[in-house]
Amino acid sequence: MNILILGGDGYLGWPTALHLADAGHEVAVADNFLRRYMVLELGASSLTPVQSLPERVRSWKEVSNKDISCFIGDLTDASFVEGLFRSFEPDTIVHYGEQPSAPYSMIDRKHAVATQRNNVEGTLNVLFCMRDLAPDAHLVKLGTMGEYGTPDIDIEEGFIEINHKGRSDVLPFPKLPGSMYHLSKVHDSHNIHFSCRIWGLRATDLNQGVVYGIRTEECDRDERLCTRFDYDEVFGTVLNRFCVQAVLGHPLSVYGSGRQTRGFLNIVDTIQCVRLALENPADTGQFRVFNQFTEQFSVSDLAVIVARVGTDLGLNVEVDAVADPRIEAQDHYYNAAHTKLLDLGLNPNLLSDGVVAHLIETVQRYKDRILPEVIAPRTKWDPR
Ligand code: NAD
Ligand code: USQ
Repeated sequence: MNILILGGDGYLGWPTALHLADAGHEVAVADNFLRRYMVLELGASSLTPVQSLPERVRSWKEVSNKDISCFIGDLTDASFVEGLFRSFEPDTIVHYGEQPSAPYSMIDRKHAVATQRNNVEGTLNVLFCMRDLAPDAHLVKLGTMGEYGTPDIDIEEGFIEINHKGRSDVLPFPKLPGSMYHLSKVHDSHNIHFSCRIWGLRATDLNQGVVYGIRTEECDRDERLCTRFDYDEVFGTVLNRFCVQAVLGHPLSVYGSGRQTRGFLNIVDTIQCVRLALENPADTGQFRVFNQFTEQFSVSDLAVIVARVGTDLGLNVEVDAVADPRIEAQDHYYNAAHTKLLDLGLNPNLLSDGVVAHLIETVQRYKDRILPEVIAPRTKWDPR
């Protein structure tokens, strides 16, 4: 297949590109390096040393003797997206190319507007190009479990049967997103669903949980192929941050009650799920939603695991309750269905002590690159 990976220079996009190229697909990546710029804007940096995209592609060619094509440009530029579709003629579009951070979208009005414009406009440009230039292509779009929020009922996979005043219908599951970023993903989902209904496009929306880890078979082949690892207060996700804090001897920053519960998955399973979705495409006109996570943890559960594994590795790990900079439910019900990818054959790689130990050892290896000043939470959901 010709697989176009939008956001292919990112944390998840790059390892996905390597995996799919290795599996024998024709792979092209498109990116405008927005993530690299945003991290620079914050004075932060990836813990792992990340090569430039051209260097990465050259290193991959050396290691595997396989090519990955590169298109550098902005998805919000319609003429760039059109050129991409005309020259590469994708069968499948894997769309990771968005601003992915909830805190970044909550810094101020400017960052909220930038996030929603970037994410919604980019996806709209892709949908119109699919309509006009690739109507049979399959869109595999990265959405997020955070689109649903934390309702007091079980979360279904995209749709729910509602009985109302004697009539019933299967309708999109209600959304209660928790940040301007998560809202942008809800807007995308609506736009994609509409395009499938009106133009007969086919799409799979992968509502993904929080991803952890950097170890994949292809990235492990050469240090120059590694993916990024962020730990700052804006782009660092919770498990990465706890591992860095454990290595530095800083208390693990559990926000609020620590009882906030989310779905999680290993980066290896992100790649596995994307591959399953694209190898088993949606039908013409179908908008599918898969909930993409393998297990759920509360923030405190994760702190306990990191403290246990860190202590076994000889670190002195403490846990701290920090005032929650976000506005999010502290005590809530959480039970989200996630069987559709398992039905397609997903074989989960669960969070073991070994995985956490490897993460901590990776942080120890690059300890000299840590910038301690970017760790403390500063971005508040309501700064008044
Ligand atoms: P990332 O920032 O590392 O990757 C996104 C890539 O897209 C970056 O390389 C960025 O430069 C590029 N990009 C963004 N806007 C672009 C534009 N307008 N034009 C061209 N390129 C653009 O983020 P990630 O963590 O790899 O996340 C990838 C996707 O998966 C995002 O859509 C995110 O919302 C979703 N997701 C991520 C996680 C997670 O835990 N990492 C969980 C759920 C969903
Ligand atoms: N948290 C802490 N301490 C920290 C950092 C975070 O307690 O130092 C808490 C947060 O308050 C939150 C939970 O950990 O309750 C998860 O936060 P996170 O920063 O790890 O992840 P989140 O903001 O939810 O966003 C990440 C990705 C995003 C993706 C989302 C999936 O950055 O791209 O969409 O996970 S989900 O959470 O399912 O919406």
